[in-house]
Formats: sequence, C-alpha cells, structure tokens
Amino acid sequence: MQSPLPETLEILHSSHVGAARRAAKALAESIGFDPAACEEIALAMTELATNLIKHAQGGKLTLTPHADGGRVALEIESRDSGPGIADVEQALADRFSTAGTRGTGLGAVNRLMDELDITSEHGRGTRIACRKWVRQHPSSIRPCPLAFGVATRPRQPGADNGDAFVVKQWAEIALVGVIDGLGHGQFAHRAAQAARQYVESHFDLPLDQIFRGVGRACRATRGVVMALARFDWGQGRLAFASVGNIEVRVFPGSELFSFSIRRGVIGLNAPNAMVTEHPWPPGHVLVLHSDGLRTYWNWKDFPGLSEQPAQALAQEFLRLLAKEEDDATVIVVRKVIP
Ligand SMILES: [Mn+2]
Repeated sequence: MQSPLPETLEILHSSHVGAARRAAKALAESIGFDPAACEEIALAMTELATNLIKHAQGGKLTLTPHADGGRVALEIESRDSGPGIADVEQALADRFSTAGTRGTGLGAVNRLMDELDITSEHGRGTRIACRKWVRQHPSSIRPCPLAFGVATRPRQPGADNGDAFVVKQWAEIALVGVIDGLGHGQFAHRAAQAARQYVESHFDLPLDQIFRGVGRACRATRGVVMALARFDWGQGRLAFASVGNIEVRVFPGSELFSFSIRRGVIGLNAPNAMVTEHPWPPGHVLVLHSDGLRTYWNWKDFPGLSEQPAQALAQEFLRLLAKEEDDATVIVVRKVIP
C-alpha cells in the first residue's frame, strides 16, 4: 500500500477551519484510525486551526502520515509567525481557565493526541507538532487471571480527594496507577484529576510516554507524584515506573523487583520516569499506596493474606493504615481468588 503524502493547508480565515477538520478526518480514516480516534484527531485539528486564526493571524497546518515498524501514526504540525505563546504552561491548562475563555485549546490537544511538542519564540512564531498512533487491540479470549482491589478516601468525608487512581484492562494487559496531587484540597484534586485523565486516555502508550504526557498535563497545576504498574499477564511480565512518594511493595518480596523510583514532582521538576521490567509470577501480590497510608507496615500485619481477595485486602490496608490528616489511596493486584 502506498502511504498518503503530507498535506499542507493554509489557515488564514475562520472559513478554513472546517476544511482543515475534514482533511484531518479523511486522512485519519484512510490510514486506519477507528471512528472515535478520527473524531479526536478532527477535534485537535479544529483547535489548532482556531488557534492560528485567533492568536497568530493565520498559519499553516501540515498532516503527515508515519509508519514506524508496523505502527502507524498521524502527525499534525502547526506553524505560524505570530507573537508566540508567552506562557506555554498556562496554555496547556485551558481546562482550568475561567468560564467563557477557552484558553488556547492546547490542553485539549494534549489530551486528544499521544505526543505533543511546542516550540515558541517571542515575536517569532510557534511550532506545534502532535502525533497520534493507530491502536490495535485484539481482544483476549482468555479471562484475566489478575484481580484489582482499590480503596480511597479524602482526608475528611465529603472533601475533594487529592488522590486518584487508574485501573485499565485491554487485550492481555492491565495498567494500574496511584496518583497523589501535591498537598490536599481543591488544588490537589485538580492536579490529580488532570493526571488521571491523561493516563485514562493514553493508557496503552509506553509508560515513559505516559509520564511525559502527564508532565505536560500537570504543568499549570501544583503537580503530582505517580506510580504506574503495567501487567502483561499473557507474558507473565510487569513494567513499573514511579516518580515521587508512592509506596510500592511486592509479596513475597525478592530481588526480582528492584524498582527505580525517581524523586520530584511531575509537572514541576521531575526527571522523566525510569521504567523497569520484571517477571511477574502468578502468586505474587502488588500493593501501591499514597503517603496518606503509613509506610511502616509489614506483610505479617495482614494475616490470611494468601486467602484474601484483592478488594478485601485493599479495604483492610486502608482501614488499618490510613492517616487522619491526608487523602489515602491503595491498590492491590493479585491473582483471582476463586
Ligand atoms: Mn498525600
């Protein structure tokens, strides 16, 4: 199959936005995106085109299909010679701008696309490049042998929870994560939800790419700490990455699991996450929890561990270990107990 050529559209007037949208959608359909992804690409294109009219007196959008080792992606590049984006972080935070103003739509582009790269020079213009990959998820005919238990609560009943979690399953893979927004209350909640939304909409990217995207999504927030564990249960493998203060334990513990935990706050100052790969024997138990649970605990504190289902264990952890003064979240992953 001959791949379609790049296509460049001049965006000078609001009447060009519709044509840009249709061109992006048509190209996305022709290279194999599913209908939902085609809509997301069309929406990202609309945001970028609208941006060019509103903030740069026009510019160019280029659509480029890519094929990379059997994977297919679509890239949208926006170029203008406008005033530049004074505050990229603020521009990425459009979701949180006050009612009526839409920001520059770049937060939406970050959520809709898989990768985003912004270069902006004051008075000289802006280049924005974003990509989305075609997803291929053959559904599994085997039932998932892992069970996931989650327990969470805000520091006070009814308060905003500054923690968040993710549990996603597809094909023969499961992704779980614990996110803790800095501090607590409304702003911690916003940061944690910005991170959660990014992970939920990009769950199937490689872990390091998810961390980078969450970094962008959280730049205008207080920031978060986060740990992600990706189980490829078909292969009996675990990939793990963590930045900041999320506790991770494996039972029975062994040298199979030397996780690499980076210090810092995602969205503020964190280096990118270091992903490590491990075998995952079926009898093992993984616990992830935020610092709203006491970290000085021992597996012996949980009698009958080997018989308890994941959800019962998560609730037990929360009940016994949660601190009064912080949001608290725990995830337990283990094999299904029949
Ligand atoms: Mn906390």
